[in-house]
Amino acid sequence: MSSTSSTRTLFGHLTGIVAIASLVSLILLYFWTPPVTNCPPRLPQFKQLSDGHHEDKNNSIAEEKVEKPVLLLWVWPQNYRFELSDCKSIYNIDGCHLTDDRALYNSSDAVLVFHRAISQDLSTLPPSPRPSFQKWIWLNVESPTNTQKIPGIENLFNLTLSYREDADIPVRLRLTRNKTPNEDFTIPKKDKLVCWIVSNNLDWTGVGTRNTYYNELKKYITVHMFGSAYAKRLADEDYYPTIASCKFYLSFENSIHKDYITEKFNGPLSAGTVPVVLGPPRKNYERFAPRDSFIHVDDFPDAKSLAEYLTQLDRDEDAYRRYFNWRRHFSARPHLIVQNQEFVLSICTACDHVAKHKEYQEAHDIYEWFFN
Ligand SMILES: *[C@@H]1O[C@H](CO)[C@@H](O)[C@H](O)[C@H]1NC(C)=O
Ligand SMILES: *[C@@H]1O[C@H](CO)[C@@H](O)[C@H](O)[C@H]1NC(C)=O
Ligand SMILES: CC(=O)N[C@H]1CO[C@H](CO)[C@@H](O)[C@@H]1O
Repeated sequence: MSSTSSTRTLFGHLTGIVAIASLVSLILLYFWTPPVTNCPPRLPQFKQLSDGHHEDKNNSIAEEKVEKPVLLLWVWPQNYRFELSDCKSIYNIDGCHLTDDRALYNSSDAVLVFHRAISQDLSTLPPSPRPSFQKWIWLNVESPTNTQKIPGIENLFNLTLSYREDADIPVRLRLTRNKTPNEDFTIPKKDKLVCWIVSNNLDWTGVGTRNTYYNELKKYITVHMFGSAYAKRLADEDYYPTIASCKFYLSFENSIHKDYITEKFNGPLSAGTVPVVLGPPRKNYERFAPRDSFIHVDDFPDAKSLAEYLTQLDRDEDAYRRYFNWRRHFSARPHLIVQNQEFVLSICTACDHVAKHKEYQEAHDIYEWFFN
């Protein structure tokens, strides 16, 4: 009860103060009128209320943040399907809820769109308008030489996914530095000198370079050919053992572009073979692998000198062995899935990115970026 009486006393005092204040105000008002009254005095109080209202929702907001973002795979690249849980089992990537269920479109935080599956009339794109929070990811692991320019998609995407290091989501298998020097590596048994697996030899413009070089090289050295383009298709399980059985492997890219260094390079590195590379300049390769882990065709004036060098290394065991010294300090991780491995890695890398980056983003003029 004492609180009531003290309230009453306070109320009495307040009434007095308010009465005096009103009188003073009236007197002041008599002499002065404010020019504009554009600031209703109650607004700050109202704003505070609405802040408090937000705080009421704190729990549900916190829960949403803990929930994994949904990444919708709009189409399976080249119709190649794999277990979406592979991202966790192979790459230990588990930050998003990966799905191919289009019914989840409206609640998807990001949508992966495979460039090659976009039709000329754009009818195969996800529907517009998209939810305001949703990001579209342009998935293209091909080089510009093998990328068709489809008009009208330049400014549709929020993120680019590519082999290029300056993409929003760069995709590549990388060597990992060993925590302690590794002395265990043994070079696999070799019964062939130079090998090449060519699975795709479509008459794309860029393929010319590597074929011209190969045609010259084979005049001076025997190259064992595998793959559907030349002989019969190599089974997945034979891929690494075949590469491992050769001293050198021709890591010839189908076209030459900055950063376009594919599994044709990583494959032999992880198999325990010395890659002989044809692609962007040596400096570009050295961004991704030690300089003494590979041989670049540009290191030689012509194919004949390269052939002579490889023949010489075939006879000089110590010199050949030096191409594996880097393994003390780095490990090359093999792909666990051979066919369409770049799609698995791409999709999983996108999942990892979406989980870690929530910021607003627009990708403008992707062609201006990609084709230049
Ligand atoms: C998504 O929302 C739009 C607009 O509200 C609706 O027309 C469409 O049917 C929804 N799509 C799905 C897959 O639920
Ligand atoms: C995604 O990009 C589109 C097209 O530029 C843009 O309209 C949209 O606001 C962006 N959304 C997000 C969440 O970044
Ligand atoms: C509405 C609601 O869930 N409010 C919560 C805000 O956070 C505090 C402290 O964690 C909780 O006690 C409230 O229940």
